[in-house]
Amino acid sequence: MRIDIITVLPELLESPFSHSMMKRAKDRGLLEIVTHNLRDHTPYKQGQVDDYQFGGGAGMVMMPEPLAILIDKLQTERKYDEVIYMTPDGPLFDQKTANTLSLKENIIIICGHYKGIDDRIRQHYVTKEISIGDYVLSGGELAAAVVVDAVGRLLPGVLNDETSALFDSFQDDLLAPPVYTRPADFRGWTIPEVLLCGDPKKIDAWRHEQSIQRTKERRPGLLNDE
Ligand code: 6GU
Repeated sequence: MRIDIITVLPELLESPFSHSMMKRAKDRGLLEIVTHNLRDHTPYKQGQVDDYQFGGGAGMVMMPEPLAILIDKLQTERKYDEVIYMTPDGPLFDQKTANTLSLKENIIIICGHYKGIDDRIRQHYVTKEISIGDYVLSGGELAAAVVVDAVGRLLPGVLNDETSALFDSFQDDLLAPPVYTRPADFRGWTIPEVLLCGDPKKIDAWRHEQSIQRTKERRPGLLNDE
């Protein structure tokens, strides 16, 4: 899978993809992440990419030409399945969206800044919008990093134990069960006896029951498909 990220702050996107799973995905050739500095593609002087908004009001808007020029160039090079715009007024990101995106070949992600991008780009180029939650970030980069991480780890071959993503919280609309490691007795705090019984069937049943209980307590809406 190839992900092209359009940003005015490429530095913000260096570290998130240079460690752990994302590094492994890149090293194994399963995921290619290419960041593009929008300023390198503007026809305006001094790398200008934003301007005042028509109609007045505080805050700058990202101009259409630099984005259109760069996206046109990318789209002549290969076919993209989605052009995604990261924006707090988009539909909320969830595991289902991550699963769907992980099946795509090439995607473009636009990171907005300031007041956002000129709406004509949303109308004529963007095929999908994503918000990562009901709060406002200063730019789309951190949100893009969240999406790329959630998608990248789903690519076959990225996780060591390929089945383990199947047991993630949310993958079956249930939260994950509690987990424990050594020592079995830490300061007198012991672990559930069943985990030491050695019977995988019993342990699976216990974990499933814990998942349901946790979901009921913490996120009842997940059980009712809310
Ligand atoms: Cl995608 N962008 C920004 N700027 N803020 C956000 C967001 C995205 N998702 C939640 N807050």
